[in-house]
Amino acid sequence: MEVFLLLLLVVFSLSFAVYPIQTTTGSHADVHIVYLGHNNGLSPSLTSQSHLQLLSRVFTKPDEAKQAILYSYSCGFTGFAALLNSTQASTLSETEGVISVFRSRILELHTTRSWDFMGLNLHMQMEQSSQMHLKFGDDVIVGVLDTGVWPESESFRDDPHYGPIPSSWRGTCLIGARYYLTGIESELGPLDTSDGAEYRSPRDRVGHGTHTASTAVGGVAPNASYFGLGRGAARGGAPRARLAVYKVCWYKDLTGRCSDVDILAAFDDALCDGVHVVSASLGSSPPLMPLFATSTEIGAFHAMQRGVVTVFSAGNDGPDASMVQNVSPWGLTVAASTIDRRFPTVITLGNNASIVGESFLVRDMKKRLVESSSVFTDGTCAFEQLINRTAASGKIVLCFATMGMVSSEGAVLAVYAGKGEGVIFANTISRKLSQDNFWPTVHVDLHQGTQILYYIRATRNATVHISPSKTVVGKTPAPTVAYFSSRGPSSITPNILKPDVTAPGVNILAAWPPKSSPTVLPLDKRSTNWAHLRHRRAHQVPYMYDDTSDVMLAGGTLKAADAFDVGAGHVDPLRALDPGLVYDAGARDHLLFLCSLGYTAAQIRQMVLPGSSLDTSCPGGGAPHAADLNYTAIVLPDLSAPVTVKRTVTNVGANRGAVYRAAVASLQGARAEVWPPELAFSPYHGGDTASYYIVWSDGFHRVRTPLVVRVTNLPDDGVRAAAAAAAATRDRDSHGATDYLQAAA
Ligand SMILES: *[C@@H]1O[C@H](CO)[C@@H](O)[C@H](O)[C@H]1NC(C)=O
Ligand SMILES: *[C@@H]1O[C@H](CO)[C@@H](O)[C@H](O)[C@H]1NC(C)=O
Ligand SMILES: *[C@@H]1O[C@H](CO)[C@@H](O)[C@H](O)[C@H]1NC(C)=O
Ligand SMILES: *[C@@H]1O[C@H](CO)[C@@H](O)[C@H](O)[C@H]1NC(C)=O
Ligand SMILES: *[C@@H]1O[C@H](CO)[C@@H](O)[C@H](O)[C@H]1NC(C)=O
Ligand SMILES: CC(=O)N[C@H]1CO[C@H](CO)[C@@H](O)[C@@H]1O
Repeated sequence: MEVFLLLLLVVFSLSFAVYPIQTTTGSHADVHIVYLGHNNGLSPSLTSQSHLQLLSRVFTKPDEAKQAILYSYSCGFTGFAALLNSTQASTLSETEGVISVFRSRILELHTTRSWDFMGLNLHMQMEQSSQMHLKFGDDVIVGVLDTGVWPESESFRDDPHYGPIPSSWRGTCLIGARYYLTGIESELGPLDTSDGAEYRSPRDRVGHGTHTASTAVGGVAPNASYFGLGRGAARGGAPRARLAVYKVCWYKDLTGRCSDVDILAAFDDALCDGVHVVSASLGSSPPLMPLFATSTEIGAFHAMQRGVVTVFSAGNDGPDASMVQNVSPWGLTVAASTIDRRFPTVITLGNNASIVGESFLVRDMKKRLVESSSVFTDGTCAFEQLINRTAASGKIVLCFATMGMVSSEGAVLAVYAGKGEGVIFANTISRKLSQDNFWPTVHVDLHQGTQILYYIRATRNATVHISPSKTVVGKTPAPTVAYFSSRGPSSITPNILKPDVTAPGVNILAAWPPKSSPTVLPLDKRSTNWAHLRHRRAHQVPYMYDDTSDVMLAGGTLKAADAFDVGAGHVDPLRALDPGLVYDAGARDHLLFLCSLGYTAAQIRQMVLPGSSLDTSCPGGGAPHAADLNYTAIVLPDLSAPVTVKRTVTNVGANRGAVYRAAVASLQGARAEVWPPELAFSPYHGGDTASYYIVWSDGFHRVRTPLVVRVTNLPDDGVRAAAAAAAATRDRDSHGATDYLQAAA
């Protein structure tokens, strides 16, 4: 019993888990990454030798250097991971040719109908595929950096209609699968592999990797359901894309944790294996480290140079501002939205009043109902407040998130520990989320919860009858941004709008390892081949671009979403096939951005592909402004005088002679003008790139560019933010932008 209780306490602290950045002190050796830039064309073995030579300079004996080195990154880029003390780290960082030396950190994992919801209807897709050149991703290799995969899942069955393995593939096998644990074991000690607690292989223990991989590229699995709920065909967005699995996150302390050095090793391999898309749903909460002191950003930077897209999740730290993670301009950061599928669950009180909550309940329950204060001292549904170990025996307990600020996970475990039968969990309507809590839990809003509370107080012997949940599709306003989705602006690169776009991230039905319970809690004895992932969601969308026509709601606030909630808007994979205009940015554009961050030409030269004819110089007379990167959004975080921001658009539409007109929504407290107001593309112009000032375009396609301005010279002394979003979409019926404005304080 004591062991069990300890375990519960660990779980409680998890809901607030933050992994602090440890600072290096004294003689103790910590895991560091020494980043050296682009691989200069040497063979991997020669590169590794050069790493050892460099490392030997800070050790007295060569053998010590050999022992200290953990990884030699030699393929996608160059650098190494090693155990270093603080003097060694600072000596190396001053050595010529070293771009950055940083302490490795432990990152957190960001934990079926969604593709149809986004317009990628399976049948429609089949019909239109030839005409739209959709090949379901047949020639695309998606590299997923996550917790591994459960390869026997129905989503990963071999499809006899697959073409041959893409010739660009240079990895081990398809499904390619590799695993990396040197870093995590060096930092957190040996993994527990007893009794299937973890597998020292690419096999997935946590479930997250299987879920994200099948969400992206899983084949069609008919009749999938989560204990009978949400029944339908489960499939990925690009069901024929190839999957390459890089297991970097491991089951540790009841969650998935990943080390910087392992992540960088996976990027190194993935780039050499020839993946086309990298998906990584992991990160670390602010404070964010510099871009070149972060494994994910270094990896994504080298991926960008090879034309490989890296798709990150924005994080789960919403809805407060500036908590977004993975903020470099060369990665695509995706916010999480809800979809139009709900699981209504009818609660009938003893007085016959009924209330519709949400749950994943598969059986009928009739029990006594009590309020939290009869089970917990002061009514806080937390383990420490339990009156005694049987206080909830045989009862369903009504808990309020607002009493003691508890999470539903915490409340469920506390009621479970008090021998209860289930929980009705009331939270503010914006934060209410139907999420699977291994124990019967019905989620209601504060209004409903209060009604239930009044019933309990007015009755001597309150009872409740909870009916099994139903699956309802298409009846709810969606998408809305999930309240937990991390919001912008970026805390280190404020001119780069993050998140970039939004995609479904709540209650997605996808494959699950049958050996792991859907909550991964040791108490949860259920087994399933399919699961709805809750908070820690990931997004990998091989075909995607931005689109939105309707105002989205910002979860957690009940306000219309602004650009810091959703970026350019909700993805529309079909429309992305014909965007009309694009903001193109090549390696040179990103190098100029690096100049603006203060990197020297010598450092930049070292970071780019050797032998490329790329101009690596920083322009004399002051670095370009970070706002001038040809990014799809414009953010001016401290506007105090008129500025001109330049963008270059490229016409990629079928009509080479298209004419686009600009429309810009006026900003509150600021004025914006677009020049020229009209762009005419000429087929005789030799190339179809036109370089002008800021352009919003309109016509057959609607190209929407978020514009966010923060004005800093207003008399009210505080900083008032005015945000406007104009639109990157195409909309055949619309003449003129239907853009909205929002002032956010
Ligand atoms: C770090 O290690 C080196 C080589 O072993 C040693 O010379 C140095 O004194 C150590 N520094 C600290 C702060 O312990
Ligand atoms: C789907 O699976 C359920 C059992 O999970 C079964 O009862 C049902 O007949 C199946 N439906 C189809 C169409 O195969
Ligand atoms: C609730 O409804 C049931 C059947 O519909 C009825 O038998 C019962 O008396 C009702 N109870 C109350 C408190 O109205
Ligand atoms: C535990 O608490 C419940 C609820 O307050 C009470 O009914 C029960 O008698 C208590 N049991 C013990 C052993 O104190
Ligand atoms: C209260 O309700 C429970 C369950 O419906 C029942 O077993 C019990 O006898 C009731 N107690 C009183 C005092 O009415
Ligand atoms: C690839 C591309 O079109 N890059 C352009 C981005 O925009 C800048 C101006 O802001 C141009 O100089 C680049 O050529």
